[in-house]
Amino acid sequence: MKNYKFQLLSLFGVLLLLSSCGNNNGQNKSSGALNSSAAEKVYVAPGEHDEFYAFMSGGYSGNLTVYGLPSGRMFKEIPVFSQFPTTGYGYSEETKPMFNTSFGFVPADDSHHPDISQTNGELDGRWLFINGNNTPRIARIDLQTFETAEIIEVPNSAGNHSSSFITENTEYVVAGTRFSVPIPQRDIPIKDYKGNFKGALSFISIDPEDGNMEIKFQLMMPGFNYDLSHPGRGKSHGWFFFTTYNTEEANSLLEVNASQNDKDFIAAVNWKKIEEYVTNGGGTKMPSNYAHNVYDEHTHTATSTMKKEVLMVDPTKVPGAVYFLPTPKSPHGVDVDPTGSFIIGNGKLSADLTVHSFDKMIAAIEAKKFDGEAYGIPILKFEDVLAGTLKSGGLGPLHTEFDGKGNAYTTFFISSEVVKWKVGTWEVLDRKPTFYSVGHGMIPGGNSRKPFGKYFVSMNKITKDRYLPTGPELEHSAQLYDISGDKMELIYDFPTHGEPHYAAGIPAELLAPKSKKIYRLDDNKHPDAVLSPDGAKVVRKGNEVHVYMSMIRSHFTPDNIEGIKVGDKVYFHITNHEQDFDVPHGFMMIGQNNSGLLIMPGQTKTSVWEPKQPGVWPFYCTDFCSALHQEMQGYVRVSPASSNIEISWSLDGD
Ligand code: K7E
Ligand code: CUA
Repeated sequence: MKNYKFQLLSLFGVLLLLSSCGNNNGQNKSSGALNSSAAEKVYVAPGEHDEFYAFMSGGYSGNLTVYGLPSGRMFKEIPVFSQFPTTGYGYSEETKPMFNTSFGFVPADDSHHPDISQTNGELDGRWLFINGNNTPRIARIDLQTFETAEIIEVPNSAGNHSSSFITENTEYVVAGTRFSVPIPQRDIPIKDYKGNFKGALSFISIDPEDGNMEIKFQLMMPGFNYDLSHPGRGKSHGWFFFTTYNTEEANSLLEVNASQNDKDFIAAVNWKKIEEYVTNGGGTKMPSNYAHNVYDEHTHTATSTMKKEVLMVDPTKVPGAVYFLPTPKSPHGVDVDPTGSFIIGNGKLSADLTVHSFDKMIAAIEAKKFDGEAYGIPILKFEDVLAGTLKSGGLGPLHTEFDGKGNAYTTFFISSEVVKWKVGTWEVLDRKPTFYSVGHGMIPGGNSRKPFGKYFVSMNKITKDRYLPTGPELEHSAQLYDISGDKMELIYDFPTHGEPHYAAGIPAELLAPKSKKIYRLDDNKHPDAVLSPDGAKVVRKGNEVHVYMSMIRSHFTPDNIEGIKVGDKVYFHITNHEQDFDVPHGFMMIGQNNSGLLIMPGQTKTSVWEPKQPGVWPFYCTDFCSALHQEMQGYVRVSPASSNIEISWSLDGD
């Protein structure tokens, strides 16, 4: 109680005590969140800005959310792999091509691992990459517009999970398959899995100027499950590490049958060697269908191109390119420390963490000290590559992050805690509970040579009693720890959207100054844009009617349209003529079998409407844009299919 009396001296202490007594189960007391300083640490005063951006994957939402740290305030949901009626993404004619795949239009996905582009191993804040896990794809988000700029499908893959991590100069974004499959896909008995199913690891090159992605090569690996990956950095730049499980190659009841081997592997891939091999003509061109979808910021329109082949590389044809590092016990995350010296295997069925040494790995390779091979790929000896073991860290290690001060932070799902330990001595320095059952953790810049080790965000799988109940379905819970001192301090809880698996954080000062405010109207190259209200018109082309419309506070041009008939397909091509920051207009049409649109200043979007009944039907602006927002409306007269009323349009009678 002495401690609490002391806190009463400060106003924050009083407030916290008052707000905490009623609903707290006592866990916070031991974790220090009742300290008056905790409130100060997360408090961002009205009008003030956060210190960091945190981009949280959406998991089964398929999207990405943007938060501020330390406040835990959500700023935006960026639609990526899932249709998003809030803005019309995936519903507008311009963005439908973003959803094209070799399976046709795929409206949703499961996004897991965002990663921010780097230069010399440090975050450069140009782009963010994120994987679609279910229908294998990688997306690139432009961090000036905070919009999805590109999506590339990854063929010969299934469960694109060990993805989308980037190399330290953003040379490649890498994707590995979680589920091995027949390559090429074909109709074979599932029991023939062993030896016949393969796992493709994809190296997708990134254009240094515009960020455009292209599949440079795929590596045809044995039929294991490639779970996670991380790039080497510094001395290990040029290598990429992938965890595997199910090296048993079981195809049923994996919870038992894929846990037979005491050790699975971390695959170490020397991608520079393979790059050299393919540059010199190595690899085989293999027919593969996949979509490459690119959004053009100037035409405000996406195009989709179907690609027909990939370059497939057989790892056994490139000596020195791939090795297996035995790693206990069905490892999930593989994480590389900021110096690039240590490769951490998070064996999820283990109490210990295995740390491999990059230097020892190179020495063992040079000494050709192998312990057999798997499908022609040399296996190194566990003892020869082992740097150390973190003993009794906790139960069920999943992922490890780094603070740039020589410490690592590992999440333990089963024992529900985050454990801080020293890289090099492998001693546990601190442990704090998570509420509850943490998956990934995130330190801004944690996957780079230069982490910003001030905060650790734990992304928890189970929420239970952390917030007011909202029926059976609860948002997942994130927790913020101050890691600037010797001991971690839990300072805040905040709900997240979907299921964040990983997240990527970056100092706000690296992004905020570059954030785009408007799209310039004089740079609008949309073929159906109306650049001046005088250009507004309505044109019939057979059964199609194209409405070229502009919007500005607080009217549409035109706002009265006649001559539309039942059976027509009406395209509203709408251009927002505002050139001020933060003045979007919206558009919705009664009975439209489609989402509405949210159109930003200078932007053009198109929505399709197929009127079914004669009448006079209103449309209106859905975003409260001015004091006369309610007046921002219009009518479309729809006549029977047999009518011969000519197309006409007007604004205020003109
Ligand atoms: Cu561990 Cu998809 Cu990285 Cu979930 S993954 S936690
Ligand atoms: Cu435009 Cu409301």
